Amino acid sequence: MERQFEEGVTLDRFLMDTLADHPEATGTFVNLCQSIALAGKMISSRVNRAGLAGMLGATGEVNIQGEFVQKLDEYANETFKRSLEHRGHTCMVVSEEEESPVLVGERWHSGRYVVTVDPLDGSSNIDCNATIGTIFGVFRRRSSEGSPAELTDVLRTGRDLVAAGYVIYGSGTVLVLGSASGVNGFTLDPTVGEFFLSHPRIRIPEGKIYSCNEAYSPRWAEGVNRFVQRAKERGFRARYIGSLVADFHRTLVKGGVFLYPADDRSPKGKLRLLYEGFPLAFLAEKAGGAATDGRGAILDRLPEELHERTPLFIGDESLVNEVTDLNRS
Ligand code: P6P
Repeated sequence: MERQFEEGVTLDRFLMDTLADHPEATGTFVNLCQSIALAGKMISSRVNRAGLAGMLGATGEVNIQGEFVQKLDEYANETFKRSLEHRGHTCMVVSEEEESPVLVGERWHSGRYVVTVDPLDGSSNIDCNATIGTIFGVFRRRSSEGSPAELTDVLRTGRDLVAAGYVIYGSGTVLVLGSASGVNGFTLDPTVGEFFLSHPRIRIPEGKIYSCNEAYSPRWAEGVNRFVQRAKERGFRARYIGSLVADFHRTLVKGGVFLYPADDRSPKGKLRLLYEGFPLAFLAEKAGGAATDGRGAILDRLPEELHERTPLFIGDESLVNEVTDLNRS
């Protein structure tokens, strides 16, 4: 029977009570979630002061994605890695900002979790103060504890995820965590530095919203354009922030569907499978929604390389199925 929580419960209390429901648990996963929450608080503080702390703008470097690294990207990446590397729960981190997997020091090879992360998604929006966020996924390692983690610990289907979530830095900072306990949102009270349960047991509602960058519609498959046209005829509203975490969070809370289709310029799509598609698809399905790559379920995909791209159709299950069928037709 699913434990009921009243709003205002701290993240730590939520995690400890949930731990009590799993006698086999050792507390390592709770420790991992607390490390992620700490990184989220630190990044939130820096994001909120970026304009004052000389943290806006680019570093002048270009990352593995061929994108200009923003100062906050670098800070978020280092902060997230540091929060995970020395706690004994994590054996490897795969980051959008790192070409190769980051292996923790030999002392921590006992770590049983692998974490994938987009440290600061939407960072191109930082300078105009748009909402951005950190996206993460958690796998249990397959390789034996005590030895260095291996690529097979992370090049696996999204169905192997044991948890996923994001921290969204907007008008407030909200940590959304999906695990065996469902999808729950925690809002940071910066005056006390604690996350408090604010969105218990999130389920994607029905919503007449479609979210996509229509500037690219001339390059989309005909079926996608037909779906968008039908949405307009059905009185849907259009909402597009251009920051994946913000567009997904709105979809999770208000319903509707987010589309980032493949096109002739990006035939494999723009978004990343391992640390964007997988975590958000995990959350969407846990919240009663769906996520596909325009052909099949995102979580069924088996990535062949770390920074593999994917199209993404995610949100209300009936809308995702409708646009996926049209895209395939
Ligand atoms: P476009 C931000 O740069 C990002 O990676 C995602 O956060 C967002 O969903 C997408 O790209 C926006 O892409 O082509 O619409 O600017």
